[in-house]
Formats: sequence, C-alpha cells, structure tokens
Amino acid sequence: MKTAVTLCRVAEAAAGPFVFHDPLPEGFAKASSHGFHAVELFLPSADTVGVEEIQRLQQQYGLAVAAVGTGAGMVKHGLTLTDADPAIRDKAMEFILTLVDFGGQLGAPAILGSMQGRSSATVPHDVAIGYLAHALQIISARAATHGVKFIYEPLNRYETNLFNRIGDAAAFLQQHQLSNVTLLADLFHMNIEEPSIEQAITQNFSSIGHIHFADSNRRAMGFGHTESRALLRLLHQLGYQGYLSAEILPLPDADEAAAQFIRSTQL
Ligand code: LER
Ligand code: MN
Repeated sequence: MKTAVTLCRVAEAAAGPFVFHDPLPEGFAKASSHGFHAVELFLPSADTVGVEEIQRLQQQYGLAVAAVGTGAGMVKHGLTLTDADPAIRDKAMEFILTLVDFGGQLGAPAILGSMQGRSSATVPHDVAIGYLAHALQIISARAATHGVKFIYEPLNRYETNLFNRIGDAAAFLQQHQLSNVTLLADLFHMNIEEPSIEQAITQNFSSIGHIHFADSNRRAMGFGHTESRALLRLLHQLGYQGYLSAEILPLPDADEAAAQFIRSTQL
C-alpha cells in the first residue's frame, strides 16, 4: 500500500495533526529515511516555495507528492468557501486555485478540508451547500486541466456542519455531477461520525481517492483503539490504489509516530 507523510510549514498549525514541521529539505530527508513513498504538503500558500525546488527534492529523495493541503487559507487568513461575504468566498476560491495549480504541476491533487467552512445563522444550510457545489465545479474543472482530481474531505461535527459522513458526501458529489472530485476518508473523523468505518468504506469505495490513516485519538495507527488490521485487509480486498497518508499527531514524537505509522501499514 502506498504511504505518505505530512510535512507542515504553517506556523499557525504547529499543534495540528502533522508529522514533520521541519524546513522542507529536512522533511523530505526524514520522509525518505522512514520509507514513505510520498509526502503530503501543508504550505502557507502556493508561492512560499517554487515548484522546481519541490521537484529537486523529489528527485533527490525519490518521493512523490501525494497531495497538497489548502487549510492555511483558513488557519492563516480566515478564508472559507461558504463565508457570508462574497469577497471572502472569492478570495477563498482564488487561494485554493493557486494551490490546485501548484499541486497540478507536481501531478498532485489539492485537498479541501477546513476551507469548506460551515453554515450559520447568516448562511443557511442549503445556501452553504450551494456555495460549496458551485466552488467545487470551478475548482475541479481547474484540477482537470492538470489531469488531476480535486479532493473533498468530510470532517467531524466539531469542524464543519456541511458533510460529516462519507456516504452523504458521495451522494452530494453524484447529485451535482462532480465527477472530477474524489473523497478523502479521514479515519479520525470517520471514527467520530460513521456507525461503521468498514461499511462506509465498502459502500462508497468508488468515491474514495485518498485516506488519512489515523487512529481513533488521531495518533499513529496502533496508538488508539481503531481496528486497523481489519481495515487494512478490507482496503487490500477492495483493491485500494490511493495513498494511506499520515495526517496524525507527532506523538510521542515525530520520528516514533512516523515509524509506528509505517509498521501499521504492513499487513
Ligand atoms: C484536514 O485534513 C483535516 O482532517 C482537518 O481536521 C484539519 O482541520
Ligand atoms: Mn484529514
């Protein structure tokens, strides 16, 4: 199974579920020394590092870029696609498009997580869902010009009230014919929201393109109480071709979390 590890360069996300927070050359070196196949980049914006610099590090360390996160738009600038203010929604879209272009040049999809925002008293639920559908049409069309998908991530109830479950998100994508959008199954969020992680994965398998392989407590698999062996066997049986990505807390420290993650992905 292909593995990826998160490299975070966003100061505001220093306490977030990311493994390595070092400058990128060190992050790539650590990812490679632990035996990962790829990195998942969480950057402050699309212009903090050149595409050529990433390509040089990829070549040096033999690593792919699995995906590019967009959450800095939210944690640094407070931008979401469902804000009541159309100027903020436009800025959010522009921020994401620049990261879609950045990732696209590396053959990597971008991820929409926290920048989806939430509905509120000023933005009723159906209006927020409409904003989300509209944004996904435009963003996924841009991703298609690079020959990559765009990744939408349902989050747990404490982070969004738009889509918390994989099945609801898959139905939404179908309803809006968002065929160039694929879903991110983050097992930490699913542990909170799904009646059964196995069933949600099995029933929506064709809609899932990326996995944040995190235990129930958001630590590396094996450090919480998720039945990871059964999940791994299920993904093998289903023929999952995407990445298992380590979007996990760096506990007890980054290297031990990375080492445990790699051990947990071996059947
Ligand atoms: C992003 O991948 C994610 O899972 C969110 O919980 C980050 O806020
Ligand atoms: Mn996630």
